[in-house]
Amino acid sequence: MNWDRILLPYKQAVDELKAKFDNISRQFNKIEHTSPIFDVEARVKTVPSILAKVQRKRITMEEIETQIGDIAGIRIICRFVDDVNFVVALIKSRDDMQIIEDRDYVSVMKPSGYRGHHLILKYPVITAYGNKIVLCEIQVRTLAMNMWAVTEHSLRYKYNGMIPEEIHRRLVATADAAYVLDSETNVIRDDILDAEKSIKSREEIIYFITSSIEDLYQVANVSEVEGLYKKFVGILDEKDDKRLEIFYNEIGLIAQAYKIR
Ligand code: 0O2
Repeated sequence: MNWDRILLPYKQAVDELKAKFDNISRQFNKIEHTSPIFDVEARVKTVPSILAKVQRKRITMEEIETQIGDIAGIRIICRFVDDVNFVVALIKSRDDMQIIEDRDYVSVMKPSGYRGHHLILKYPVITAYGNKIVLCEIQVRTLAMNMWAVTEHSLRYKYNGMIPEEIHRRLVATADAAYVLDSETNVIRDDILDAEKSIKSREEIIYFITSSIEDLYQVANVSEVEGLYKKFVGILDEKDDKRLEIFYNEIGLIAQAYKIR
């Protein structure tokens, strides 16, 4: 079998989908200063893993395309459970991918302790060899869900699928802990995001002032700029955000006058 040729449309699908979700994340970060998408991972299932699934599902090689939904796999990691729901709704609202299966293991955890929202979709690609519609699985998880799944996956691999009882018991306990972490952080999500936005804008203000002062040294009177610099250091020492904002406006006007901003 020519696996390179078979897997080619799946590789294209994951590359395109990753680029699309990365762009969405960038756009939210640019406009909202935060994004429901924390990270995007993409992978094409390995040939041994596809063959193992063929055996497990007792399907023929001809049925691979229609019976295995996760040869192309995208994993979207979010920080909060509300973000998972937002991202799932966003995917459902798109018309460039058609959802054919919706498995919500966030609302109903799997017996293993696994949580995550899975969507199987039909995704059209135009390859060098023509048009093709491939199945693709998108897993949407929180950071906590992901950490649990990655850990459990490694242990499952280490113990060849038969995790000892004591470790299994601990894994269930960590799944419960991850659930509590997700529930608690989701409740204070807005507070966390507000705090982060103000930290970010403070950093942006400081960056603007320092780079403006640096540029002013080239065009303005040196002792005047040194005076501004001393004032800035004083404001930072006092940790007075109100004065920092006033100084930011002052520097903005000076920078405009010298046409450096
Ligand atoms: P990998 O290496 O992550 O790709 P299906 O045969 O597709 O109808 P399946 O495959 O059991 O049924 O589908 P399901 O339950 O939706 O889960 C598919 C994927 O979800 C798995 O892919 C895992 O990535 C993840 N997953 C599901 N349950 C568990 C679990 O208990 N622990 C961990 N760590 N991950 C889980 P693969 O192909 O198993 O592996």
